[in-house]
Amino acid sequence: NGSARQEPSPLFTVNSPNVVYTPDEIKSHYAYHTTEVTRSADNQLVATPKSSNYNFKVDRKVGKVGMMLVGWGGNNGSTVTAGILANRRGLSWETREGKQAANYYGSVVMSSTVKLGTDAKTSEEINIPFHDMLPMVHPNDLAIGGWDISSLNLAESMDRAQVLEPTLKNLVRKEMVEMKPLPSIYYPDFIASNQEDRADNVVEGTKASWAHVEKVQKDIRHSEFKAQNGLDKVVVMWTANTERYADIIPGVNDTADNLINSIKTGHEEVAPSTVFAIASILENAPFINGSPQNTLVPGAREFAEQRKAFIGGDDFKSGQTKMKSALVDFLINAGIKLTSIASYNHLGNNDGKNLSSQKQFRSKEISKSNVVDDMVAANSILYEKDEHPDHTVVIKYMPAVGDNKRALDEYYAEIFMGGHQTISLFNICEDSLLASPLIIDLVVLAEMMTRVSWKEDAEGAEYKGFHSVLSVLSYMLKAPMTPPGTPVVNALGKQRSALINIFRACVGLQPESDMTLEHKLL
Ligand code: NAI
Ligand code: DG6
Repeated sequence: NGSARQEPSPLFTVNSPNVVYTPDEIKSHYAYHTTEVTRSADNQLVATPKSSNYNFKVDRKVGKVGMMLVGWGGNNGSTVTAGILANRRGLSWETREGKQAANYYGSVVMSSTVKLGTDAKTSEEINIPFHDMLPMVHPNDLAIGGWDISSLNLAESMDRAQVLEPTLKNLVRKEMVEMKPLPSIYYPDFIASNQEDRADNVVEGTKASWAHVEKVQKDIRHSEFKAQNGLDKVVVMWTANTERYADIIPGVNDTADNLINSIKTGHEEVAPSTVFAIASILENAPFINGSPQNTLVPGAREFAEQRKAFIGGDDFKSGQTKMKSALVDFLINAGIKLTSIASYNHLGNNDGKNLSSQKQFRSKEISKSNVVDDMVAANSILYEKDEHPDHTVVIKYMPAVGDNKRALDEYYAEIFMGGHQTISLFNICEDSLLASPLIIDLVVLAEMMTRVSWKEDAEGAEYKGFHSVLSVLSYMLKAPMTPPGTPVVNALGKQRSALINIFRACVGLQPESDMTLEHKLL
């Protein structure tokens, strides 16, 4: 688990007076160009170019990183664990289609490339692995641990999940048998009652308590896991069952103080996931919510801000929604008026079983429904103020199809002169094989953000971290959390550009504009 690794030398360095490399740090001086728009007295728009200077600093020492999954024994938890072990050992296995080698397909960090620039001699694009943009932890080096309310070891969990090929499972079984989830906290009211029969690995108490927070803190800080692996830091990820929404009640979970007090007094409206978030914040371990419920209630968000800890969420954006946030961006930016989206899916894994309960489905329905709002609001030619396409989300539990989720979507749009366009999509694939690379990306990127700091270009300014709410993770999340008062961006292309261009800024490079004037002004 998590073998020692030398920090590799970078694939590229930046040749600029604004960028300084030391053995420990990369420091850059960066001019951020924006356009400020004002309205004149006669309602004319006036656009003014603005430039703000920032200094960025990246700590080059990655150190040893642990990933602790809440819901480790679930389909996602067991699949991502087996996948990392297989990659770490460079495994390949027989399938009915031939030999298959381990890979990180589906991970933006590990399997996508970004344009660095153009070749000085040939003018051709030079593309590099995303992972080489900045010094990031390699997923093969992640130590893996976590909690589950089910006591099965990870080999048994992987069998229960019915996702991976038997030939692969046999190769990782010996290691996975030794992996046992830590007991977790279980408040039956928050997940479907059909989950009760797997809850045989739980600590005492069925509502929030400070003892539960301390137990999770201890698990993160003092666990054998951390000591055995000599970890420098841990990222905690909720990939456990979807919970019901917690009611936001003034005096209970609306402020940090009220939430902490509610945990101490055992208020029934505090979810297990919120207890995990608070414990992670106290341990300064980035906490990411991969499920749709409102774990990060206003009090939890405020607590993270107070302690300058990183949080992110909500809900992995894996298949249907990822397509949606790319396709709707395309349609509306093509000037086509999308008028309705019907999203139906059925699945037969334990996630589907849990979601067959109305309150848990409602959490998922909310996170799947608000994913096109920013794209619609941006086009006042196609849509009146507050006008939205119709949007329906249906999820059905169908045990027979297991983890092989079927997602059917119909996009109905208005085109030129009252004509219509209907696009139907039928998407079938193992849900956990889509979600696992997202878990990896979220851990790698969240850890990366713990080593980036910035300061204003002013006398006496001090370096500080990014805002506690890591909206830079939006690409991987269906309902991205953003710092209070800042806009939510769902459009997939914009989310990717933001991520890449922020990382470019960290090494003093301007955003990739795709203008390629060098090929046009000849
Ligand atoms: P799963 O049901 O197979 O696994 C969830 C695990 O969480 C189970 O092993 C369960 O015993 C455990 N659990 C429940 N409450 C717990 C608690 N309080 N503490 C510790 N463990 C607890 O579900 P799966 O497929 O792994 O999905 C996990 C979550 O990720 C779900 O909320 C799902 O909606 C969400 N998600 C999954 C996506 C996918 O593509 N697979 C995409 C988007 C979100
Ligand atoms: C059925 O919708 C179950 C859900 O957990 C989804 O599989 C999951 O949220 C992924 O959704 P999407 O829309 O990103 O494919």
